[in-house]
Amino acid sequence: MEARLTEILQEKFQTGLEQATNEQVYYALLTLTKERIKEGPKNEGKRKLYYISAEFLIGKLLSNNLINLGIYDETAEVLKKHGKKLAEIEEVEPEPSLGNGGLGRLAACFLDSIATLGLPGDGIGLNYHMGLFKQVFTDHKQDEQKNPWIEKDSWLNDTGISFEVPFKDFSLRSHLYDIDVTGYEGGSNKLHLFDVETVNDAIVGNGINFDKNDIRENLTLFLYPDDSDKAGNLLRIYQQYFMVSNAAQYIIRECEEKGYDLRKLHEHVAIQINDTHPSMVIPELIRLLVQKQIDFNEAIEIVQKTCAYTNHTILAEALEKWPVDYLEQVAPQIVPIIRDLDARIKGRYKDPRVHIIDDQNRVHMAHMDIHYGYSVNGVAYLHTEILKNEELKPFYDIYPQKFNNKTNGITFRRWLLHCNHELTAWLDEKIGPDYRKDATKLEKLLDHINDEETLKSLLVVKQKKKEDLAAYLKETQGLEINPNSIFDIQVKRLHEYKRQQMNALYVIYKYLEIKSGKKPETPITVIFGAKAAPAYIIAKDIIHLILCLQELIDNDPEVAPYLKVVMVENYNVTLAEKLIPSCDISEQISLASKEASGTGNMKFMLNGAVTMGTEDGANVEIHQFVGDENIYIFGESSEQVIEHYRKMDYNAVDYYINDEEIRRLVDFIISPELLRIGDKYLLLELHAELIRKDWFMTLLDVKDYIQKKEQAYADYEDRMAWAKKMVVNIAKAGYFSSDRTIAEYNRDIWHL
Ligand code: CR1
Repeated sequence: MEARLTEILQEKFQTGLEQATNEQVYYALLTLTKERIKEGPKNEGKRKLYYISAEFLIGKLLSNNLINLGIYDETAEVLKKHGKKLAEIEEVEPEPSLGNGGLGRLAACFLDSIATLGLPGDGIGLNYHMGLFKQVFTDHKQDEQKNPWIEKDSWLNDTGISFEVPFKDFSLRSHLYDIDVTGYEGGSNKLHLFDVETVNDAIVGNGINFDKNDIRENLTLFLYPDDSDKAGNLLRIYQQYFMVSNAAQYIIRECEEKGYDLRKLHEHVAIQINDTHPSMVIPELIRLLVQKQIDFNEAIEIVQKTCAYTNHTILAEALEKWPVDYLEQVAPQIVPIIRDLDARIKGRYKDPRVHIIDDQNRVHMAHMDIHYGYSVNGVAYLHTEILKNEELKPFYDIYPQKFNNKTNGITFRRWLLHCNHELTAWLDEKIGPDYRKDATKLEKLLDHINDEETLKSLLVVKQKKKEDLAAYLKETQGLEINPNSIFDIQVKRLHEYKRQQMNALYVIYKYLEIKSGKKPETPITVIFGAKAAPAYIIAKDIIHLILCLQELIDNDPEVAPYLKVVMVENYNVTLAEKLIPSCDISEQISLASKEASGTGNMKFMLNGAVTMGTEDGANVEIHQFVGDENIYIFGESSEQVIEHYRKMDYNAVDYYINDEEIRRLVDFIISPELLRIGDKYLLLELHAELIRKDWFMTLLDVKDYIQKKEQAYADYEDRMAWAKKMVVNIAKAGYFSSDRTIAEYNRDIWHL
């Protein structure tokens, strides 16, 4: 590779490896990697998967592609020989922000595993020019700014492929860009990102504001444009229809090129509908098949045998319901099809809960997916049980055979091999490299659990990663953290159900304890990272509280040596890759029943963190694997929580009034100390919300939580005992490889 790299540098920049800048080396490596992928094998087969998703949170690609192509070490070596550092060159690459959180990152892990297992399967989505948004903190508040990531030279390949997408008042020509997806020592697939040529980056003004009405100019600017008004809702529908119409046209085109009979589409194609955003692919595909002279009833049957749906949440806000007249305004051609699909259901079932169009004329996208797809899956054991027995029970009663569980997973290439070289080397030494291809082999570590040297060297690895993080945060964000403190980390989207506010109440508790003279043995660093949806007021108030606490503690010499709170700015995949390897305690504290799975929990476990968590999502399975000794479980169970919702008997205010300790913590939010730093209105608003509403029952679990954290911090002091917990967590993480998840999808749903 050295010869070719030198050649590219000459051609592109008329320079040699020694003299080249990091930027030049990056672009040369980009070219080289793309060439290698192009020459390499492609995954093929009789049936191909199309994974349609509004989000693909792929992260930076250079290192991962080098690892998957098997040339990472060689590259690092060559660069080193010439005085360059691969780690520094990685920094040049911009991170595309084509996703929001777990759902988008899962899609990216899946693409990696699909390619690795040699399965033919492509992703299909949109090429948002500005991504979600870039988070900036000003005055202890979140500000949103555009996050452009597309450069002249990038991973995007212009395919020249284009389709006409018909809307009510006009039509738009799409433009397809592809990103190659490499498998680990395997063939490659593609991520197809559709775009519009007329999109105009210049219409984005202050922050993330732009004219929502000019669809030709704004369609692919942002992921999740603000939908708090009608224009915003319509824009989302435009995006969704544009995505699925392109997808459907692309799929048909590929089948025709291969000479397949469209009447047998399902024998050649599986479509996975990732959450409800791509649901309109069902009527769109029916429409296009009918255009190809296939009978309407037959078209429905074909589509039904082709499409499968994954549900990622039981929160109502994410189960989309679009008003029929909005759909009429955007894509009237699919409305009669949806009406027909609904009429068939209404003819068969009286129960209005399973109808597609409700009595307020709204289309329940998930209902369409369930009736007109062949598989419905949840993303962790508990989540799927809740779908079957609660959320989607009326559907489960009709179609028990369609429901199945696929517990989420993560790609170990990114979340171990790439992000934690030290731990990877340690594992290679302890158990040999088999686990790289078969993650369950990590269990071999358990043979060494009583070996003192093993435990000590694992602690050394952890310490190194803590120092790395400290240096990185200092350099990139000017934050100073103590690498000899306990790293207690909660990074994920900001949402009340994930209960960052409960963690903040713990910080208040600890602050007051230290003030009263009770100092922790080892200093504690509580790290947060989270973006709040721009229109989610309470979520932004929680960020405000955390940033105010950060400042308060930083400036209090009595407390600062023992406790530190930091909220990292613009949490993204790149930061996750630095944070996760350094973590001691992984915060997975959602209200039981609300977190469908979580995937951060798996990444932390794999990197030797111990989980502090509720019995929710995949925590339930993590708990089963590691056993009571190696996880800190607290809080009410999902059954109890569901019962509270049913009886409507949870009143936060009772906890506040009756429990002096809770009142003391909650009232600190509006203490003179914090009001001096923060915005009085926002702090009062959050305080009132916690007492009057608290939809996600913070006060229900907060005391149990505090007790469990105290226990964990105390246990941390016995370093050898703690290292054993780390070993068990790493050893038992194998199940959570997305290779396992994808093998199950293929076995039960896709049959590729
Ligand atoms: C869930 O909240 C899950 C991911 C991936 C999220 C999280 O628990 O791990 O999906 N759902 O399955 C989501 O983002 C919009 O819904």
